[in-house]
Amino acid sequence: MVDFKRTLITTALPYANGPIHIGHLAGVYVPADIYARYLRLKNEDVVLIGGSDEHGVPITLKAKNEGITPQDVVDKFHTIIKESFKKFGISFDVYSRTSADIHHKTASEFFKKLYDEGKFMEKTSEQYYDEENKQFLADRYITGTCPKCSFEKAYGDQCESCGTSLSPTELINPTSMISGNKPVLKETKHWYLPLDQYEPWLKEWILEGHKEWKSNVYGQCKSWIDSGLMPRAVTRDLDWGVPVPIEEVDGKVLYVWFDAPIGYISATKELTPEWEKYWKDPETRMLHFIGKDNIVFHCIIFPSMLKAEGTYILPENVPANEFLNLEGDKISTSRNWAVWLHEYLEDFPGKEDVLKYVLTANAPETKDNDFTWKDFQTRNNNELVAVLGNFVNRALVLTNKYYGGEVPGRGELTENDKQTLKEIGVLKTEVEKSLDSFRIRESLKNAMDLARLGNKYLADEEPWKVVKTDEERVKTIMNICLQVTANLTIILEPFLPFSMEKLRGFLNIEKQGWDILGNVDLIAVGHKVNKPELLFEKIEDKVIEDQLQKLLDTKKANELAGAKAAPAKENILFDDFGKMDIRVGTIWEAEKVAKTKKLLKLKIDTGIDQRIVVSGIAEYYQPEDLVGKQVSILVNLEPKKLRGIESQGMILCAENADGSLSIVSPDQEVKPGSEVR
Ligand code: B3M
Ligand code: ZN
Repeated sequence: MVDFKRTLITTALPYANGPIHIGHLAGVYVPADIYARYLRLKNEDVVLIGGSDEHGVPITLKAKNEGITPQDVVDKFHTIIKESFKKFGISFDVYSRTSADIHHKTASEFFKKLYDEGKFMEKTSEQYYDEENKQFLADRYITGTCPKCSFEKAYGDQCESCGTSLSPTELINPTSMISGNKPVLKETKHWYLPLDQYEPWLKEWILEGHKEWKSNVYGQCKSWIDSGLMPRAVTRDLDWGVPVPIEEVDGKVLYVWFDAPIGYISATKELTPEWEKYWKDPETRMLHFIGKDNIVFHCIIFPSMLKAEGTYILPENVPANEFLNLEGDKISTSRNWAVWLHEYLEDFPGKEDVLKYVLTANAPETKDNDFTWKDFQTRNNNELVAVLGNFVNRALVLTNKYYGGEVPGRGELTENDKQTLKEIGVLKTEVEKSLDSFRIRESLKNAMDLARLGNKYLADEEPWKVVKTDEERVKTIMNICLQVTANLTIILEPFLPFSMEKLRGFLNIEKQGWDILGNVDLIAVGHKVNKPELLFEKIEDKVIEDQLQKLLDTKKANELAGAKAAPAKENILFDDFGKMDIRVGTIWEAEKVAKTKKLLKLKIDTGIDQRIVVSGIAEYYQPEDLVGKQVSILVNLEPKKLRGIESQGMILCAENADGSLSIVSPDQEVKPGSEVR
């Protein structure tokens, strides 16, 4: 095991084609930030690298749709994303972007070196070409009918309806999204990284050498490697990206997943002229913080690129997280199903730490997790307010009340005193253990245990009672409470940096390093603390209801937008229509048909007679609500037996986009038997 001298932490570069949401924060940036802050507190040499991923087809498509340039798109979102990160206190040492010159140069040189050394395979293949616009079409520029499910708007790389991954030539009726024309197949040359050649090495390096990686990460790598790796194209026919640096090659760029990870290198170059020590010294420990959909790129493809280049180090660990869902549904940008960071910042000013706390406490480390507003409120009110806030507030208020804010000295210690002080050191070790193995949510729990310990100590000792009988003893109790509070400012600093800064202000102390954590004389006798304000405030039900309402509105808007009416049927003659005898009837009786979920048995006065109709509306109407209701009924429909009951006619209903049914009734009472035409 190498004794590393420094740590390079990279965080997945978000695509600059939209703002970022809680899923990004929970999966990547919060855990990376916590870990970086922890190492900095330990005085270690660490850099936290971030930046925007500004290439790729979705960005060019967005630009096209909005009639602006791709550069306009990325300029806009790079700014928004960078701002959100800053406000949430994600402590990047550098936040760069892949449209920057330094990145184009770095990525270009990287490719060129591999090219010159013959590390790529050249291959000519047939790809779709738009003759009107004279350009090859990237997979995402082609739509057509999915061969599997017949969805008509499948993309050249994937059908979003059934999830099948496709290649453009599999689409039925392919259409160019640029011109709307049918594209033609034309030969084009590309460069491939022969991943198959790296397979034996990857087996050795990951499957033998990194058994300690998280099981979700190791498992995904193993299944990729076991199913056999194939050469991967690293260039594309596109005009947005890093141009392929080969003479006489025109109109081709590096594949976005080739240039993006090199962005980590470019950003480090932007940060420091000493960038090479972070990338080329084997005593540097490189960590990639990513979401699970990026595992193959960071564990297999990028390492193979680095290996091919030959002078770079490889990642030591890739603590990838699973996904965060929102109120039970997958977070989705296109359906606007997300909590956007820039909106949260507006709705909850000053509560950045609260969101980070909740996302960490509920982090999707080992499985997908759900963010709910109710849980957000509960964790804020029951943990941050009731445990942490309450303890430090009492410690400070009582010190001010009894001693005018001056820290009293300790007398003789009881067993409980000694045990409490000793526990601080124990918790320190626990937090270290869990953080060092990237169990971040567990580490937060361990750190919060110190606040729980403080609360319990206060509840056991009850200084507000003791003060009436033994003033000396109260001094000891309050001293211990203050030492615990001061230790909290260190142990929680990586997780709640804004709040701990505030708390240090209340305590009137400077920021202290991790090493001193566990010290029971952090605050000197006679030191003067300030009057505290509230560290956290309760979140009321109304605030949560508003957020839930916002999501409900989104859901409704999506349903409306998604409801595309079916096209009209073929024309018919009036005589055809005239064959249908539709009347208004009044429901006299309604009951559920036993052992069915959907069926109701209705007795209807049709004006002609009273008859029984069985109708599939039981999921949408209660029988008792139907009695007396007027309905439209097709009375000359051939009778049919349903569940042993003869149904004489059919009730007309409108079918909603979600399949729910709504009875079609006259809008004022009419005589039963009135004809509908
Ligand atoms: N832009 C993809 C993503 O957000 C991405 C990561 C690049 S990391 C080099 O899923
Ligand atoms: Zn499909």
